[in-house]
Amino acid sequence: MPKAMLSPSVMCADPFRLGETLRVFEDRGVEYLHMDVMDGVFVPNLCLGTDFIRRVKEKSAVPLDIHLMITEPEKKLSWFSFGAGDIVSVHIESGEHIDEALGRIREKGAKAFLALSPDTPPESLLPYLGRIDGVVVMTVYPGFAGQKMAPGSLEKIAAVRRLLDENGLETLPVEVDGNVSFINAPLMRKAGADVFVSGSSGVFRPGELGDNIDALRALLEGEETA
Ligand code: S6P
Ligand code: MG
Repeated sequence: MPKAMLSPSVMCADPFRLGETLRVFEDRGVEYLHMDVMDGVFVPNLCLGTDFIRRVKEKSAVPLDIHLMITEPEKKLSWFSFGAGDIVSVHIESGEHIDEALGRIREKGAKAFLALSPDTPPESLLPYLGRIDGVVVMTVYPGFAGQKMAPGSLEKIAAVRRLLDENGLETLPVEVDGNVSFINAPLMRKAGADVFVSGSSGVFRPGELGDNIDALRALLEGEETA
C-alpha cells in the first residue's frame, strides 16, 4: 500500500487568506492542491476558473490535482495550466470522447485520472484501464462541498481497488473525494484509498489549518501501521 497522500480542496479555503493557506500547505508537505472546476452544466454549480488555477500554479510549488466537472473536457483541456507531476481528472460520465481527453492530459506529461460519480459502477472503468494513471471515487455527488458520504462508498472504494489489482494495476492510486472527514478517512484508507481530497469536513474543519493537516496525516498513518 503506497503512502497516503493529501489533496486539500482549494474551493473550501477562505479566499481572503489564500496566500497564507498555500504557505501552510507547503510547510506541511501536502502532496497536491485539489482544484474543483465546475461549469454549471455537468454539475449544478460554478467554481474555480482557468485564470485562478494558473495564478495558484505560479504561486505554489505543490503539484495540482485538477478535477474537471465539465462537459466535453477534451475541447477545454488546452485552456488549463498543468504539466508533469500534476493530476488531471475527467469524469467518465462527461461525454463520448473520454479517450481523447485522457490522451490530451498524458500528452502534456500529467497523470490522467478517471472520476466516477457515486451511481457509476466500477466495471465502467474496464474499457479505459490501459489509458489511466489513477481513479477518483466520488464519495459525494459532484457539485457541492459539505455533503454526507454517499451510501455504499466504502464498498465501492474496495471494489475499484480490487478491479485494478485483478487487472495487474496494483500501483495505480485510488483517490477519494467527498466528505473525507476525520471519521471517514481512516475507513476509506482501510478500503484501499491512497489520495485523500480534504475539504470542509477535513483539513478545513474548525481549528488551526496546520494542526488539522497533521492530525489527519497521523490518523491515516495509524491506519497504515494497524
Ligand atoms: C465536490 C468536489 C469536492 C469538494 C470536497 C469538499 O463536487 O468535487 O472536491 O470540494 O468534497 O470537501 P467536503 O469535506 O466538504 O466534502
Ligand atoms: Mg473535487
